Amino acid sequence: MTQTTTRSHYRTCNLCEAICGIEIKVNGDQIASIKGDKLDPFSQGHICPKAVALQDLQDDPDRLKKPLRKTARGWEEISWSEAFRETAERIAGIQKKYGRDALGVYLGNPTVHNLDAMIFGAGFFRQLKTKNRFSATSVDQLPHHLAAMLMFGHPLRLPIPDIDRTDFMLILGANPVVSNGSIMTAPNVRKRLKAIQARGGKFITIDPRFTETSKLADQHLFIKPGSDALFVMAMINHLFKNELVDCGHLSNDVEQLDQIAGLVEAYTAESVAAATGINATDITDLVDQFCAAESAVLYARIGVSTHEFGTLVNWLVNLFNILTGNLDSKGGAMFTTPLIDLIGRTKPKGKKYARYFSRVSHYPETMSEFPVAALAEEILTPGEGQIKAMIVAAGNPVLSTPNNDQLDHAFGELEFMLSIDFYLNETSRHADIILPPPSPLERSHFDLVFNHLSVRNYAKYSEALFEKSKGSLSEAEIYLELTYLTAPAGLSAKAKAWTKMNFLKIFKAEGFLDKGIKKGPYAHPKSKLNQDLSFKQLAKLEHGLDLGPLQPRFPDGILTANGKIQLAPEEFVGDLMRLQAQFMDQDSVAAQQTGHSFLLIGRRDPRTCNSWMHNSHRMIKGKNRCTALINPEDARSLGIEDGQSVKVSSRAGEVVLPAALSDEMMPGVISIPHGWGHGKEGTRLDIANQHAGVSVNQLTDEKLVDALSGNAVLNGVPVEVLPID
Ligand SMILES: Nc1nc2c(c(=O)[nH]1)N[C@H]1C(S)=C(S)[C@@H](COP(=O)(O)OP(=O)(O)OC[C@H]3O[C@@H](n4cnc5c(=O)[nH]c(N)nc54)[C@H](O)[C@@H]3O)O[C@H]1N2
Ligand SMILES: Nc1nc2c(c(=O)[nH]1)N[C@H]1C(S)=C(S)[C@@H](COP(=O)(O)OP(=O)(O)OC[C@H]3O[C@@H](n4cnc5c(=O)[nH]c(N)nc54)[C@H](O)[C@@H]3O)O[C@H]1N2
Ligand code: SF4
Ligand SMILES: [Mo]
Repeated sequence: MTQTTTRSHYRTCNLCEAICGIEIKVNGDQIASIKGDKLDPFSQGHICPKAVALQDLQDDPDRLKKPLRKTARGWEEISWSEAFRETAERIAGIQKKYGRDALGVYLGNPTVHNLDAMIFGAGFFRQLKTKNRFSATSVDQLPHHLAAMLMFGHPLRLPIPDIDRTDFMLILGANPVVSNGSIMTAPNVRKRLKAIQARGGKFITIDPRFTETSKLADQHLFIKPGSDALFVMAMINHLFKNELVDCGHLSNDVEQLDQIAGLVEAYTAESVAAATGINATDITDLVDQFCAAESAVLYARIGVSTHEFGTLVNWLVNLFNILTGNLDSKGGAMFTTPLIDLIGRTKPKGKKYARYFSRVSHYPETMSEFPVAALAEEILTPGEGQIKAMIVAAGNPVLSTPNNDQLDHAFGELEFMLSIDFYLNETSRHADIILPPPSPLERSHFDLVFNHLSVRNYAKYSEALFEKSKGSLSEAEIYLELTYLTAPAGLSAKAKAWTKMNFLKIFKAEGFLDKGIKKGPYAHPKSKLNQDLSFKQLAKLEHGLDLGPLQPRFPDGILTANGKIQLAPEEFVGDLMRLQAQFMDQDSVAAQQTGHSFLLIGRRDPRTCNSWMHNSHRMIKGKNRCTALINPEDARSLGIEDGQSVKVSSRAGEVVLPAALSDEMMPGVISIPHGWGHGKEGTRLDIANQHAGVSVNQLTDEKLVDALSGNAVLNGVPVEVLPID
């Protein structure tokens, strides 16, 4: 009789930004249970329904374990060496024939939840020397980075709401109770929000939908999608009019304060009321409450970064926090002090913005990337610099980026495509070669990125739970082999072989972490920890290490050329003309009011993970969640009944899906979740394909972008809605 012992393994859940600690009980090589880790000092036992789906991912028969090659007879398994050889040959051939930029690269969201991919992917992609780099950043948080770069001097210097100490939190375009927080790593947001109320504070949501977060809030106000920049302009206007501006401890660190009053002068609360749908007195009352609170923070997230004025809003939000003295102070918007600091203290040499432009639509580069809204046109438009081959890693842009049909078609036109992914999904089905990395439980984990976005300073290293399956390679090994095989011809074969061997030995991800810790803010013997912390010591702390509440980082944290916070970067000031033309010019306002269109917004639900966890039966079970939420009055006027099919159309495309009547919705606005639209021919997603849903990104329009950053507009997209019999 064989006896199996049950053991507990502690690690970080890699599925979202909340980075919860989990406890996995294992019998032999079988998972017995996945629960929250009560001893994790940060998440204290919290998890959401997604954590248990890690087991489904681990056991999923559809998860790829061997490289695949597309042939006339279908997919065939090939050896790693064959897959690498062919990939390197095809990439080299295409770059030689058409130039470096003929290779495009797209990196998806799980990249930043994956230590190996972050450390070892970076060198590989840099070495390819293509300007055609894209990522999920430009369907997400790009405006946050641009605002941080131009105001504070570094794209990662992102203000984080000090949710655990604030007295007043105003939430714009985020639904953290469901999303579990973003650019605010805060496990158990619900508890943290309730704690604000328990200590006598308040939180308020501004959202075109009465969301799950709004239901817990002290107040909720509907806002017309896309109009948030006006709303914050009016809030700043009220500050100046009532002499409420007080930068407090930052007064000596800010520049261009004298310009701001003039910029906001025309934007009174009365003047923006019609366009935002918020009463003037509601706006001024919010500002008065905000200023009266001991500490307060305005927090904005994806509902406003993925709209037409995404960058303007993020600038204005930072500005509002600064002008009320709430930046870099307790209970306001603060900066993290991560164990491994990717920002450092070195001032960047110039802006990483608009140094060059995309070929077809002339979108500016930001942080050496173009907006993904330009990807399809760069593949489809002939001429020098046209993309002929793609590498897609940890992304599913065929579902996650605007105008799905166009990108789906474009990928079909490529001469070669490599996917680094463990699913044969909507995107990787276009690949010629698929290289599958191990599952999340088969690799070690450390949150290099999310430690920079966290509401407490905290760190945890998790070892791999399982050995990767026999014959598979880690993502580090995949990237190192690709780096080696595509290394510049100038390097001798001997030098290349030496580099490869030693690179892996010296720069194992763990070695990188050790160096990072020793160079980081906690390394000095006089640091808060009062000890030198090594990677070895961290690795022993299986529940993680709490490094305390956020600390003030200014003035040292300002990395602009002259060390001052730039309150009015010329790029942002210039973009106000666009805001003025769209909303304040009488003709355009009148046109908006007479149109019959709806404005489309998105939504998330607790059991989704963008487009990629739908092959888990636990995530997919229950009633259909891919529905169009519509206000009952609107539905009545169009003759739409609950559950009835509706056709929703935009310039980019159309979808048919069931309507769900709900007075959560602001009149004139409909909401469709993203990440659905499975069931495409040639995918290997047995469960997901049985619950396909439709993709909202058939409707989002690649031509609609935030002019400053090129970030896609996914909220506030004009659509028509019609009932179907
Ligand atoms: N309309 C609309 N569209 C949206 C959004 C929205 O709110 N509305 N949200 C946007 C946002 S915020 C984001 S972040 C994007 C996400 O967009 P993407 O990153 O393009 O898509 P995901 O759905 O996250 O797909 C991730 C892929 O990575 C694979 N994968 C998972 N883990 C790993 C790994 O460790 N290694 C490798 N190599 N592959 C892995 C999965 O199998 C899957 O194919 O979607 C965006 N799209
Ligand atoms: N369950 C689940 N959790 C997730 C994800 C998931 O797919 N599923 N994805 C993860 C990812 S990659 C990210 S980036 C985060 C995002 O995390 P959040 O930013 O919290 O994202 P959402 O839940 O989409 O919330 C956006 C809110 O903005 C509102 N909104 C839409 N348009 C406007 C507008 O014009 N103005 C205002 N004021 N509000 C508007 C929407 O109604 C919605 O309530 O979530 C992460 N967490
Ligand atoms: S909230 Fe859920 S998905 Fe996010 S880290 Fe925690 S358990 Fe994982
Ligand atoms: Mo995201």
